[in-house]
Amino acid sequence: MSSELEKAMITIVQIFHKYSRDKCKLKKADLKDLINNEMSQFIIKIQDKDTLDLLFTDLDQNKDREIDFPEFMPFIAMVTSAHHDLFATKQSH
Ligand SMILES: [Ca+2]
Repeated sequence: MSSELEKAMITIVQIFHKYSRDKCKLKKADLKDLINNEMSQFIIKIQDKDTLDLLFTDLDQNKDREIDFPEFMPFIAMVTSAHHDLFATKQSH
C-alpha cells in the first residue's frame, strides 16, 4: 500500500497524463486547462495570454513548444515550495 507521499506523487503523474494524453506533452492550452482546473486554490487562475505565454516559455526548456514531464516538475516544485512558505509562515504565528 502506498504512503500518503507516494499517493501524492502518483497523483502528479496521473494529472499530467490526464492533460498531456497520449503524447505525454502539454501544449499551451493543455497547461492552461491543468492550472485552471487543478491548481486554482494554490495559484490565481490564468486569465490573460501574456501570463500564460511567460510561464510557458519559462517552463519549455528545450523550446519545442511543448512541456514534457521533466519540464513540468520544476513548476510543481515551485508552487509546492510557495505553498510551504505560506504554511511555514502560518505555523510560526
Ligand atoms: Ca519542451
